[in-house]
Amino acid sequence: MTSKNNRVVRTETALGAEVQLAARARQVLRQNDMGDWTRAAPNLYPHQWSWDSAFIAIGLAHLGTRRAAKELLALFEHQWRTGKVPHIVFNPEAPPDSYFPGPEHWACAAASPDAPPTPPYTSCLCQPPIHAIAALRVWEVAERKGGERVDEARAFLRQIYPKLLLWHRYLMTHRDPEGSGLVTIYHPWESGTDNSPRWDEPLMNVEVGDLPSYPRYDLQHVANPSERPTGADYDRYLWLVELIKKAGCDERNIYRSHPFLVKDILFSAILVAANEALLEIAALVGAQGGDHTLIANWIARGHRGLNSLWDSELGLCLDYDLRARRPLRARTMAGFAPLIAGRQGPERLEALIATLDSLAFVGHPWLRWPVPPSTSPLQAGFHRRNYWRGPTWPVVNWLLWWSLLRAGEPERAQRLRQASLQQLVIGGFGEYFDPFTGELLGANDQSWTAAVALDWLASQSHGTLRRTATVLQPGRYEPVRGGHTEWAETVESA
Ligand code: 2M8
Repeated sequence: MTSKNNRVVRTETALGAEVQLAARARQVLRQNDMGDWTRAAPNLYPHQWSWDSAFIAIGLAHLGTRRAAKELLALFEHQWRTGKVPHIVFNPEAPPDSYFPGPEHWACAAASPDAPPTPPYTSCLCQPPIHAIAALRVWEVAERKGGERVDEARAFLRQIYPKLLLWHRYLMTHRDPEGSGLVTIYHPWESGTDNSPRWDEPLMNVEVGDLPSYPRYDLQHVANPSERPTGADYDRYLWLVELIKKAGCDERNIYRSHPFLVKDILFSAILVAANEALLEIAALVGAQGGDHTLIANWIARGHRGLNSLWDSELGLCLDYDLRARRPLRARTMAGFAPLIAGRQGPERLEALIATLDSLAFVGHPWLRWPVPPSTSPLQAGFHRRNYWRGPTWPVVNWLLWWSLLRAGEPERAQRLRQASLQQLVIGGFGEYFDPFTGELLGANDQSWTAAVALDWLASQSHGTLRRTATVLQPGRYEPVRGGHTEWAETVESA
């Protein structure tokens, strides 16, 4: 066969694999669909998680923009009066004993005068604000597809804009009383990268008091307990929850007394990028002039904060422990915060990319796929199979891919997208993967993994959404739970 024919065969095979991957991703989201929101994973995470839902909306947009909009609106129905978006909205239908700490453990959250009406119950923590980025993605997909979706999507933006503004305002005030541009977190769960070595030092300063015994349901849902945080980690997590409960979930009380107060650079960088998205949404909905200035100031403040934590020796940004008053030197993917925040000068960008390509990350010789491990294999505390201490996470790859595109690095972004997709074709829709073997770890059928796969598949190599039907083939599928008509809509390509 000529090399041209070989190329055609290879292209068709790749396309076949992509079509199958898209079908499987759709299936995962359909199985985890609860009507107008999606479980993070069927067994390990039977509730609605905040940043998972935002990533899920990005994927759902390609299956139906109306359903994607509902995902975000359903989450924001449980926004607190302060503007906080809770990190978990508990599913009243989840089997008892399926997740700990469940709603009963968060009674303080319900008792707070700022909490939304119950049921459902919520936690009183929060997670990184991907939501405005997701809302804008829903709009972009609708606009690309055209038709009545465009008006619907604009109405959705109008509806969600004030809620997003309130959410960001909460983060810029309650979580940044210092006006540093950096978000303070009260708990590793708020970072989304729970047991990352980022938190080892500040957690060591948390002295666990009298803690009643508690179940570890999470360990029943993974192949090996070594994939999840240790007992010592969990004791500290639950002790911090106890302290937050004692403080009545009140921001000022927490700030005054809490032993774990950290400026989280990944959270802060996502907020900068989300504020950029919010600014675009503000223009689309015709928000008042004052909003534009306010959001632009938040963005500038965020950049200043991140700049102040740049470590030129590591070529990464560092978190900052407010209690110990020092930066936390850990080489993790969070250090790429300035890349995620966007708009870096050429020198900073070059330094970030050099770190990304280095042996500490994508250039490490033992990697199965050239995708960044959550923690550098050169970092003390790296563990290739343990949760956020080393495994690769598809949503992190998505975030970096999206950031590289915004930074004007399409080839590098394309390599990351391709490697990430290959990993999923072979490994499945895992929660995370062993970076050296590619083995699936944690939960199976993780919703946000399926969602980012759909977004990658709908995007061309240079990041813009595909115009013609190629991968996301038309097809009908029925909702598992019925009732929400848009699932029955044909699935269209962008
Ligand atoms: C993980 O976190 C939860 C606690 O929030 C857990 O381990 O029980 C994290 O990976 C977090 O980032 C994610 O949102 C959540 C659901 O996927 O799971």
